[in-house]
Amino acid sequence: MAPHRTWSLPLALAILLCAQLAQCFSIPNPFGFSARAPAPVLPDLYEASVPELQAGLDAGHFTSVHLIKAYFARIEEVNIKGPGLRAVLELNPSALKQAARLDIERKRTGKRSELHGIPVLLKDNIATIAAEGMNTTAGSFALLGSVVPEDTGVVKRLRKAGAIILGKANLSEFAQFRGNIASGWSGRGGQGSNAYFPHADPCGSSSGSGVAASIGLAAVTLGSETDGSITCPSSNNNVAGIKPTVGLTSRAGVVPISAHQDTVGPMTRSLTDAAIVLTVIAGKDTNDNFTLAQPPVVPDFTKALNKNALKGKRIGVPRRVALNDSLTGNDPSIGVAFEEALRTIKGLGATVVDPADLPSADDFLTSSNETIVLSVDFKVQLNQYLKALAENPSGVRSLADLIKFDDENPTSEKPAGFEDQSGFIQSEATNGFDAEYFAALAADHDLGSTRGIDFVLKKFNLDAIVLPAPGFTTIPAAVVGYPIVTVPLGFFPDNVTIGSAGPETVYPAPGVPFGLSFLGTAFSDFELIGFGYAYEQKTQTRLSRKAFPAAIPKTQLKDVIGK
Ligand SMILES: *[C@@H]1O[C@H](CO)[C@@H](O)[C@H](O)[C@H]1NC(C)=O
Ligand SMILES: *[C@@H]1O[C@H](CO)[C@@H](O)[C@H](O)[C@H]1NC(C)=O
Ligand SMILES: *[C@@H]1O[C@H](CO)[C@@H](O)[C@H](O)[C@H]1NC(C)=O
Ligand SMILES: *[C@@H]1O[C@H](CO)[C@@H](O)[C@H](O)[C@H]1NC(C)=O
Ligand SMILES: *[C@@H]1O[C@H](CO)[C@@H](O)[C@H](O)[C@H]1NC(C)=O
Ligand SMILES: CC(=O)N[C@H]1CO[C@H](CO)[C@@H](O)[C@@H]1O
Repeated sequence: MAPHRTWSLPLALAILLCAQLAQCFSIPNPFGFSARAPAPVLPDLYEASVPELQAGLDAGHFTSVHLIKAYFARIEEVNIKGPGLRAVLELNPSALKQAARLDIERKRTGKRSELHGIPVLLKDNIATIAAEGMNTTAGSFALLGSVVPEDTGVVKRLRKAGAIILGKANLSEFAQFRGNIASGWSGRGGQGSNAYFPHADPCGSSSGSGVAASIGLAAVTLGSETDGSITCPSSNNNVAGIKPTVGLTSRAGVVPISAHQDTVGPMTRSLTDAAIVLTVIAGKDTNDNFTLAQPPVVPDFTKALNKNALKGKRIGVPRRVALNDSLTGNDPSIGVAFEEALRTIKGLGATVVDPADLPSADDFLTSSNETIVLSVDFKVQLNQYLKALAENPSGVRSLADLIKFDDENPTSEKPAGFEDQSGFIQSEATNGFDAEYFAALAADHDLGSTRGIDFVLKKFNLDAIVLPAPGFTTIPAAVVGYPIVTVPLGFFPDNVTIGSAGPETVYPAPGVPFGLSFLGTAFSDFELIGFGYAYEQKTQTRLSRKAFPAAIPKTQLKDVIGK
């Protein structure tokens, strides 16, 4: 027996050691004792995607109630306190109750959609019913306490899909149409700022949506664009933004600028999340007749998420004007990153047609056609919006009242450095749909389409055009309501000369992000999402630089679970 003993003693020792160290076998816990399930890995809310959140909710690792609590706490950490980013105006006092109901529903009958129980932050020009407890003000005290007739079209879709409205985001007041005021400022919210450099310009007008998405103050956010208001804050805040074709998403109930140019779209940390949101909010709405012109079937935009989407495609580069630094004012570092992006796009199998200039490019420098159209539309549509309110405690019922309100409330609406309302005044002076208006509308079609985007797509047989987001990028698409998909491109270098962007904000500044924009014709949103996704997945630029430490909220799901 001796041989057995000498053989089995080391084995017994080995088994004992292995059991203690749990390292000798690839299967964990081979002897079946201390069978505690490993703690689930909870997603980091700085970056958590909608699919990751859904997986955790489905697995029961956390609930939507936990998500609301965590996002509320994250907002509390950085919004007014700490770096004072001023990204969020209001929290939804009904959110926890709604989350609890949606958690029960998930258990009983499963999820309604990929947005079931997902907290969504809305730009404060996207109206929600007052009974829920939130205001819709476009950032202005003139609309505080106002009661809207109903939810906006996109909010109806979000609620039906089971999403939870987390709160309202700060914005450039009245979506930047009030006048020459620094981006990201509103009377109610004050000056919002960027999470990548203290007091840097968040851009606007969907400033708070961009900032909140960039550091995980909400799962996803919505913004709106008339000319640049999703694209620019997506660019400055290192997020993916989709400016949908005008008429793909309903504007019914949104505090308006212009039916010809306004559009509502997602601003999120990835194009995957943006595609999920767009699939839910897109579609016809009888309260917005522009949506009736969209193709009959709303695509599932997540089907566009193909890493090979650029393969065999032709992408044009409209250099003239759009890439002239002395005209755009862009720092040369943007151009350097853009040239690298073109090499990446080629590497992904696309043919880059360069240059592919818009014949109308130079005309945009002098054209005031867009201003004419917007000024007329704003007065007509804002007056309709204000008249349709069930209540407005300020008594403001017209654009003329609004101008007067601002003049009479300078402490809240015209503090030093933020006095201007020349956009309002210019709009008030217009006389409805006159000959000049229709001529400007026709000229916009000529500039943006006939001698613009459609011209160049056809001439060079292109699938899309590509530009850095900062510059004149958004204007040709704005005046004809065409889509833009923007993804992270790069960050200003640490030695960039810091410039001024307003009384309280700087731009450019070290580490402030900038984006890459894909543009196309009407309802090419699906294709543009594919191109943006292929580039985003190849480059993974977003996480190559993070927000400055004080702007990164510390609260995570583990801090709210069981509390
Ligand atoms: C909405 O505004 C009213 C003032 O009119 C205020 O009492 C209320 O707290 C606001 N709602 C939220 C959620 O902040
Ligand atoms: C929407 O309706 C308005 C009037 O109600 C009309 O002037 C406009 O042409 C319509 N637009 C579309 C795209 O159908
Ligand atoms: C940029 O535009 C300016 C002003 O029109 C012009 O003088 C200059 O030649 C342009 N630069 C390039 C590189 O096209
Ligand atoms: C409108 O654009 C056209 C070019 O399409 C231009 O000739 C005209 O001067 C512009 N009008 C105004 C008022 O800027
Ligand atoms: C910043 O550094 C780069 C690379 O060292 C250099 O090319 C550039 O000129 C510098 N810019 C400024 C504004 O100093
Ligand atoms: C949610 C939140 O922090 N809202 C704040 C936004 O800014 C205004 C003005 O400072 C505050 O009154 C709100 O409490």
